[in-house]
Amino acid sequence: MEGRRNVKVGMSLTAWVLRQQSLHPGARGELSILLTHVALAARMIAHKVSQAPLTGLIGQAGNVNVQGEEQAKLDIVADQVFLDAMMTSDLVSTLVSEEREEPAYVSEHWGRGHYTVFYDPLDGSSNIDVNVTVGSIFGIYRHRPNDRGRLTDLLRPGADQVAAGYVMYGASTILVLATEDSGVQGFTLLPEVGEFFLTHPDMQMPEVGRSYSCNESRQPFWSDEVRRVVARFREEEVGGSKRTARYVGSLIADFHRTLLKGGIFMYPGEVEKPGGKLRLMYEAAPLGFLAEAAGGGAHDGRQRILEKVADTLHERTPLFIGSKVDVEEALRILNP
Ligand code: P6P
Repeated sequence: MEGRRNVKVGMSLTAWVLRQQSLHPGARGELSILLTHVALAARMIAHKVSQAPLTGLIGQAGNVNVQGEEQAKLDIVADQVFLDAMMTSDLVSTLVSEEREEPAYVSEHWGRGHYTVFYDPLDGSSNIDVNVTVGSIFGIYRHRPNDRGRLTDLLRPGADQVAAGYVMYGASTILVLATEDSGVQGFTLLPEVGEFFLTHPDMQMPEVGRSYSCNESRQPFWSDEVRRVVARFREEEVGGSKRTARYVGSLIADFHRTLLKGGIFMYPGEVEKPGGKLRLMYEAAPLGFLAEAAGGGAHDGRQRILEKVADTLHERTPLFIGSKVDVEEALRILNP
């Protein structure tokens, strides 16, 4: 099946990356190399996740991360795998991980390292012990000249990303990514040969979706406006029938379904926690980049996610993301 960008189902990730590069005559091939290193990390983490019950890697590591959240053993393993894969690309000089308070500055790469990578190495890891889908999320920025190593080079709007994506470790391992002009492409791992193959060309978020997704047990902590938004989606009919509620509790699983089927995922802020739970730089911004590239939208209840500039690296943000009509409806209700 030909995608809009003349890509073919079955194309390997390597072939797709090289074809993308050929469309940019001035490209030096650096982003191509970096994306193949992301795929390397994905393959390695997929293996660790699938073998976890056999290798004793399920369960908690017995410490908490910078977020004050209990670290799963696999959080630590996935973080190191991602860090090593990025560093061996020889193209990244700054790495920011959900699992590390401070950025990892790879100073010896100052000469060649033109990129910063934000990543959540294993989002939803608390679901691993019950074998629910988890995922890695990444966002890639090109350094601003002469700003490298400074916080101002890191705290940038998501619209500055040159590539973003996620890896979903589920029934299949699927890598979904977009660059600035590639459209959203989904690749499925064939573990036997260790290569990803294009299975979801030119992914487009359906205009409107039949499901809404949020943790309704948080209702007592929401503002009246948020309650009105969720009530609207719960009661509104789409195509002559009520919407269905779908909530996995693993961001990548909930986002991937929304990307494929449409609808809206919401993790709102709360009266006592206006920032909500999810992180801007390595969760909301990469997914917002994909959502918009697929024709959908993402905001925090007031502002477009890709325009937000964080004050701190691990800043939280409310997130409303999904089909354009649905996220716009939420925005309208939240700002009467
Ligand atoms: P709650 C998983 O812990 C996570 O970070 C996301 O993957 C998920 O969307 C969210 O938290 C679920 O949070 O409060 O509904 O358990």
